[in-house]
Amino acid sequence: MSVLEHIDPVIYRLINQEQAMQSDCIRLIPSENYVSKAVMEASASCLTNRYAEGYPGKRYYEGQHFTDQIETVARERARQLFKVDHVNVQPYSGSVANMAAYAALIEPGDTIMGMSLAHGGHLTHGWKVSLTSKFFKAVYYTLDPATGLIDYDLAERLAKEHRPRLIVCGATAYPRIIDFEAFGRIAKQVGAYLVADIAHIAGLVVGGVHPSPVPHADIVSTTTHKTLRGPRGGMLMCKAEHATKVDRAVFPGLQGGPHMHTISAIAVALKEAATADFARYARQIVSNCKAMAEALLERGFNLVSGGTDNHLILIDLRNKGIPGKKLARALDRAGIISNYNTVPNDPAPPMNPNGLRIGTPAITTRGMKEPQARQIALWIHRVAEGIDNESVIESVRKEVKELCAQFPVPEVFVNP
Ligand code: DSN
Repeated sequence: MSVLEHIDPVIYRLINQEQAMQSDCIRLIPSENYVSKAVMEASASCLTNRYAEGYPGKRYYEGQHFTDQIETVARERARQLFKVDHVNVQPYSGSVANMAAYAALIEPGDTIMGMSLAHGGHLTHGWKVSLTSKFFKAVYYTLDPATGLIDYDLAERLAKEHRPRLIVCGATAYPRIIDFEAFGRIAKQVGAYLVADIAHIAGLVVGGVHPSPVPHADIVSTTTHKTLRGPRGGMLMCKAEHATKVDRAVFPGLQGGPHMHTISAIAVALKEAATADFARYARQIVSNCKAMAEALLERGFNLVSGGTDNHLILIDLRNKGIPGKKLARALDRAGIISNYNTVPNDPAPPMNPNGLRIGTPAITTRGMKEPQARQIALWIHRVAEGIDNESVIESVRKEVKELCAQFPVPEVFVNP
């Protein structure tokens, strides 16, 4: 019997049930992944017992001999991997990281410009319900309705009209390559800072399958747990000239003590991400996603922008007449976990939108390749066709379980 089982059987049982679900379901939420056993061990270590307010060599607590070394290793690994001047590994999440990036560069009341949430941007890119729109005036660029691609001309026109002090690029539901160079140009033209949020694509950037924003952005913000395959956390990377402002904005500006257990696990994930195996993984994520997109298109699904260049697919279900939530729930019963999502110009409300967002980081970690990605697309089609037929959903569930048994969640993903 484990200690946890002995002390708290309720939580023990729920964690075990969650683990079983993660192993016998197909997880397609594009912002999720599986971490290696090494990352999990670091994350669940004695470092959770520590406070370490400050930065290596400048802490407000004693006994930091090992924590200082751990944070220094994490920062240095990220610096080398992303080829940046300075890294802060303390943000608790992507949302805090974004707020800290803004706080480092601009003042409350200044104007920021980001991608509309309804077109694939993130809440913290100035969206109405986010505090970022209370502290800053927000202007939104959108996708080109004809192509489903970011409308860079519109972004430029809006930038010239509103003169934002900061432009944020990056997305949470955008299936195509982001032209960071174009955003860099627009920002320069209007004298704005550029923040690139690469939370979704950080692993693709280090794996060489998405261009890096580092040469173009003042600050690059990311989470560490999506395609980068680390623990849940955030990082800010920046040019040397912004280093002090970024560090001050994170601590003491927005946060107290850093989560050293997370920082140690970020360090491990960064070591894994620097391997040739990880670059192969990143390439496979994209190949799997393209294979899944093609199979969906063949079955009459409409995809925003017509396909994908990255880890993510956004299905516009309006031609199928099925609300996103209804399909996501039916897929959940079939053992395929996705999330319903708005699509650009969606007339339906966000709690019951017309889109479904799926992606391939997690199935690729399990070793699934193009044939399995295509098979999953066929199951999505079968569930959509039999949306009100529980026996169809049950038969897909059985096949999903069989596939999952053939691709168990590995513990070690890379040769260090
Ligand atoms: N909630 C994350 C996602 O699922 O994309 C972004 O913060």
